[in-house]
Amino acid sequence: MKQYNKSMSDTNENKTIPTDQLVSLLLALKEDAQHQIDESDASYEEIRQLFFGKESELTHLTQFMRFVPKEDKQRVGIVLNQVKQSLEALLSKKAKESGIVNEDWMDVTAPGIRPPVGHLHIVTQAIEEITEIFNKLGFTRVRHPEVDWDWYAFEALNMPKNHPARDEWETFLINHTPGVKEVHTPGVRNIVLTPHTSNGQVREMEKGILPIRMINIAKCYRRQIDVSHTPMFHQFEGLYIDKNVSIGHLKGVLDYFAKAFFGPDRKTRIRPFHFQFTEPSFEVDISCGICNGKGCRLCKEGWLELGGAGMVHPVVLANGRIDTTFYNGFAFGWGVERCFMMKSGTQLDDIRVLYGNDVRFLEQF
Ligand code: FA5
Repeated sequence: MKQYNKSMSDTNENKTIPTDQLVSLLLALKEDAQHQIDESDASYEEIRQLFFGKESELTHLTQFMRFVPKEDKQRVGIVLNQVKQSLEALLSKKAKESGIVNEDWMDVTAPGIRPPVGHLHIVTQAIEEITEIFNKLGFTRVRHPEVDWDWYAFEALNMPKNHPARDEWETFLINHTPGVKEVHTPGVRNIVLTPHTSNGQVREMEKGILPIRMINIAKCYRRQIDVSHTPMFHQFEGLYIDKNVSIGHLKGVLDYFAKAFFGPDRKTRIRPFHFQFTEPSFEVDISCGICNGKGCRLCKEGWLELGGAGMVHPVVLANGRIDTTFYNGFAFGWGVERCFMMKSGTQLDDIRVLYGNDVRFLEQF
């Protein structure tokens, strides 16, 4: 560096410098730069100052550009640019080596990479649609626990302990922490992952606000898995408690929902059935949208079961402290996933794909 400073101060006094000398000084600067980096253990910042700082050789030499005769300006300008580029390249190499910059380059004008935009899961979309349809009928969505005392999941629903009907629910039981306050029945201390949304019935009645028009949508859990069962699924439970409620009202609500959700072409049927918590009870089926009622791998006989329904059993009303002299009602509980699968245009023949997390499938909806 010294030799340049010396020559610089000599030339500065005269305020002029022969063109060839300026060019050789610039070239010498370029030649010597790598050597300077290799020889010193200067930091990136020190090198940057050395190359481009106010007191750098390059800055001083650049000042002589204005004294270069007009006819030599272009030639010297080209050399000056080459020197600058060479120093910049050395400096960015030093930056990389020092870990200051680890990208090769960044083109700020290059188009960005759009992050993939997700959407609500199809089951969530179905839940929103179901909620909207029932809202139009005056049913309000409510929430009740998805991990609950078996009092609400079974006993309060007229399904006493050891009743064989409880086996059908294939329930996951949870050991409750000693000391947690028992509810309602002394000795009844099991906690369950709710196997159906019917646990919301008595919980809703206990609020003491009449009439009731609830739609309880929640996760349910059962020890089942095959083409039409998953261990975790969703149900929506309707409950209507008022004066003089009839099966006609129930049928009207079910038909309205079936038309709004599945479309006018799908057929529904109601079969007599048995549930401990409704009397009379029904099973509600809809014609299979995959085989159009002919029978296939999913439905077997052309119909797919959506869920149960019936008039609320007086024992359940009493457990919810409803005065049965004046009030009665109906309830129904259907599977959200099954409803989605049976929806017009959806050709799903295995319920498990809904929870397979395969984006190629999910992004189609
Ligand atoms: C019940 O769970 C009753 N609580 C329904 C009810 C409510 C009846 C109110 C009367 C009054 P069921 O076990 O049939 O009923 O289940 C209802 C629906 O949940 C089924 O028809 C099906 O659509 C869905 N479902 C049940 N188990 C599964 C499962 N493992 N995977 C996916 N969907 C299921």
